Amino acid sequence: MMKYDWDKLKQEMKDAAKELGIDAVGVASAEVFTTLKARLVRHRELGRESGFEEPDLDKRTDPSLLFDDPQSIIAIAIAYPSKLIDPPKSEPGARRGIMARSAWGEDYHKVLRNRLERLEAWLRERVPEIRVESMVDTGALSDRAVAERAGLGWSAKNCAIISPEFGSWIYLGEMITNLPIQPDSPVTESCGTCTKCIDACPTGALVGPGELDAKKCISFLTQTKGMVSDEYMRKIGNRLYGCDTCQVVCPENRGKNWTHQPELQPDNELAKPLLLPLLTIGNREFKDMYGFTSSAWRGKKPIQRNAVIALGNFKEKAAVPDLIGVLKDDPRPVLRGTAAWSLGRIGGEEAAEALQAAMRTESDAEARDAIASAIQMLDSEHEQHP
Ligand code: B12
Ligand code: SF4
Ligand code: SF4
Repeated sequence: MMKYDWDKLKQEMKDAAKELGIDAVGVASAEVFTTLKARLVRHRELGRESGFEEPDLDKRTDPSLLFDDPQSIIAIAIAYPSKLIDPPKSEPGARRGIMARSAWGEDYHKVLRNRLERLEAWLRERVPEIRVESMVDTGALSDRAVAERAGLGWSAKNCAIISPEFGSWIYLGEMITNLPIQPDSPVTESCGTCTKCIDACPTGALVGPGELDAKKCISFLTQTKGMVSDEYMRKIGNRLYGCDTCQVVCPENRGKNWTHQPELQPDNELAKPLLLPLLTIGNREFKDMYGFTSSAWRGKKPIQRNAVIALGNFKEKAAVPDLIGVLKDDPRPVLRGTAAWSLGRIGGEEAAEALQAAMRTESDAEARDAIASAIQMLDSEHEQHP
């Protein structure tokens, strides 16, 4: 493929990016990610994986195991909004939860795949012999390690790739190619002495600069399907999916809100939904409302469980009848157990009676444990002080 001027093609690709709906594009070599491999091995040994990563660490770090004779990796970034316009208020009687910004608008997997397809078509017009393997999030490669190598941003203390232009409000994707394009250089900016994200993380999940214990991360916890411990339920707050704290506090994100990608514009009622209707939402309704967003990939159960947790954290008295409904009638033990916790947190006579009654009828061991703890919580947290 020597007949091509690769430097010229690269420059033209960068010039064309905006037109293709791509906010940043860079090129990385397709060499093995040696230091990442060592890092991933250590990460696993320390038990800090989320379990959502590709398990084969060779595939994660050696592009030649994913693609025949790779010559380069083209990395892209798409910037997304970080602010809602006139968000609805969360108030007593109408409490609301919050979805992470990365789950606002249309599912980013779909949007980035669309942009990668456009870029591939653009490249194919110029280089008909092109071969590519594109991926976003669910591919084997570490999207962040590729983006860092391609010069899209630095690997920050909150783990995010921060683009000097867009901050960390970016989604990442890439394509491995057979095009021998010269790689870009990594950016020179860094976090410096700042540690705001580490200090602000509610659970101490950022165990060091750029080091996450995923099992403690609220983003991970909101995506699990089982019972969450009392300590972490309290820290989940009103988050329904994901967590943005370590990005919201980041000075590099100050004032950054990217509203130019049409598919990524948030719908306030989906981004900050009322909690009560979520408790009884049906499968079809959930799919119709959230199916096109990236929050739906684990189904409705984690989001419903988190809605129950949020009502408990708000100590929302008006939710007691509905929570009793979940405690008594929900077919899923995790939902019943979580409703028990929430009722214990809210307290009051009605909640106490319902918990006592449920204790007599509950047959699931884990849910029974949760009910027993909730009754204890009632006794210790809501003692009458004369
Ligand atoms: C598993 C996963 C998670 C897990 C674990 C996250 C984590 N930090 O490991 C959970 C569920 C917690 C999660 C949460 C989130 N995620 Co996520 N997640 C992934 C996924 C699928 C794999 C990440 C992974 O392999 N982690 C393992 C770590 C060890 O490796 P890494 O972060 O990929 O690589 C870096 C480190 O290895 C580091 N490193 C390398 N060598 C060394 C050596 C030392 C000593 C140190 C300290 C570090 C270090 O540098 C690499 C490059 O930055 C990627 C998609 C993908 N295929 O890559 C998305 C991805 C990382 N997630 C993303 C997003 C948006 C999020 C959330 C912001 C969502 C939310 N709002 O809740 C949070 C942020 C949490 C956080 N602080 O990281 C984006 C990040 C975009 C960006 N700007 O960086 C990605 C890239 C998806 C995408 N395609 O856009 N995620
Ligand atoms: S996403 Fe939330 S819990 Fe996870 S590291 Fe960031 S601040 Fe901590
Ligand atoms: S808050 Fe500070 S340390 Fe954390 S990612 Fe942002 S600049 Fe880096």
